[in-house]
Amino acid sequence: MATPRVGIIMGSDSDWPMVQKAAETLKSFGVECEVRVMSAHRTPEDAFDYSGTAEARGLKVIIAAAGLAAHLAGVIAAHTVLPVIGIPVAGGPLNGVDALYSTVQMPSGIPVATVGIGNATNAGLLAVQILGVEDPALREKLHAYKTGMKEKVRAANAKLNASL
Ligand code: RP5
Repeated sequence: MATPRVGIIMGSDSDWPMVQKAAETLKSFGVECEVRVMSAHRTPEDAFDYSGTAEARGLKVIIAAAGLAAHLAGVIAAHTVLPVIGIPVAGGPLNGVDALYSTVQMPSGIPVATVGIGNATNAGLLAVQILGVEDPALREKLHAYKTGMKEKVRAANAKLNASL
């Protein structure tokens, strides 16, 4: 198997049903990934080791998902120069708004590119776009993906109007 270019990490295996859409999106573009559960508060040593060795192991982008007081993406970003994409996970009494703020509101100097609450598909796409900057074949696939999306919308329009 090729060295994974994207690392997907999440605070709990309970996040996986949502996070797996990021893995599926990467797979649909032929981008290899690895998946790990680790937590900034339950297994802080693992988060430290993972982020500190990610670059040397060949990862290019990290996707980090967490819910509640979601500090995982920020902690990971603190220990690497790789781009980190954060996915706030819905759940708890605030239903993901706490995770959104915790992930997106990183202080200046340590950015986390945050997607919408639960939007693992966009996290996967953003990772593909980042890799695409240096990978023309991937950029071609992204063009085809956008074209396909346009065709779908136009076909829906044609169908709606044909039924009038
Ligand atoms: C966060 O706490 C995890 O990312 C998860 O979204 C949330 C709840 O975790 P579990 O109690 O389901 O393990 O750290």
